[in-house]
Amino acid sequence: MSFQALIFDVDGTLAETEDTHRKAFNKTFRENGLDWNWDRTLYKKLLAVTGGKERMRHFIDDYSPATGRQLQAEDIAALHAKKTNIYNEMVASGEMTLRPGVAELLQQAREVGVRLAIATTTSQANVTTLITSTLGAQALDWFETIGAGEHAKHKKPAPDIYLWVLDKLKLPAAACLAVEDSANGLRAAMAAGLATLITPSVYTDDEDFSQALLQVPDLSHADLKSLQIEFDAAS
Ligand code: XBP
Ligand code: MG
Repeated sequence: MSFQALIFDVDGTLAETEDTHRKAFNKTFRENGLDWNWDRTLYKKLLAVTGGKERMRHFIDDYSPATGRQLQAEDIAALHAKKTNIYNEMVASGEMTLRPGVAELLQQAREVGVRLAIATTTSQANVTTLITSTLGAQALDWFETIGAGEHAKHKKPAPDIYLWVLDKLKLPAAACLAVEDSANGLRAAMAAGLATLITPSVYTDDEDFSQALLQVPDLSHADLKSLQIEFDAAS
């Protein structure tokens, strides 16, 4: 039997959001008296740690900025809340578009009754704003379950968010296909027992995806019928 649900990652998979996250972090730092600037090269390294709060803590621990030593968990949480507001303003202003083929694959799934869900490490508010500003508010109802950073104790590459979503869907991993853009995402999905379709993004295109069920440059190269054939052949 083929998959009954598609579980989508968000950042890098639905849209190339990471550079907007990066700019939102930098604006937050500037507005809060922190002389930190995450350029693209540094941000690529920092993406090894998923979750904005975890990423800031990792930066403080590994790069020891003088202005970071005093920051407590509540300071980082407050900075992250500001960053989330800034990011949401940027996305809501309409600067984001979906990656090629995303809207079409969602539509094909809806036409044949393949269920849709989201498993991301980003904040819930960011998912709502991205979907609303790209597909319209009605599209929020297309996703039966939206699992976000708030819902998992351990973020990707831990499997927690995928296990949380599978529990909500009441489906076994063998009945679902994950769609991811990163090695951390692939590890999380695989640790939850999910076959995974990879669409590498600008920040992840040199990562190792040899364990994926399938890799395509973007989702315009993946129609639902072919995915079902590949999935069936592997199961
Ligand atoms: C995305 C992330 C997130 C974003 C920033 O990973 O790691 O942390 O970079 O969002 P995935 P927050 O694609 O696996 O969801 O600041 O809200 O964490
Ligand atoms: Mg991603």
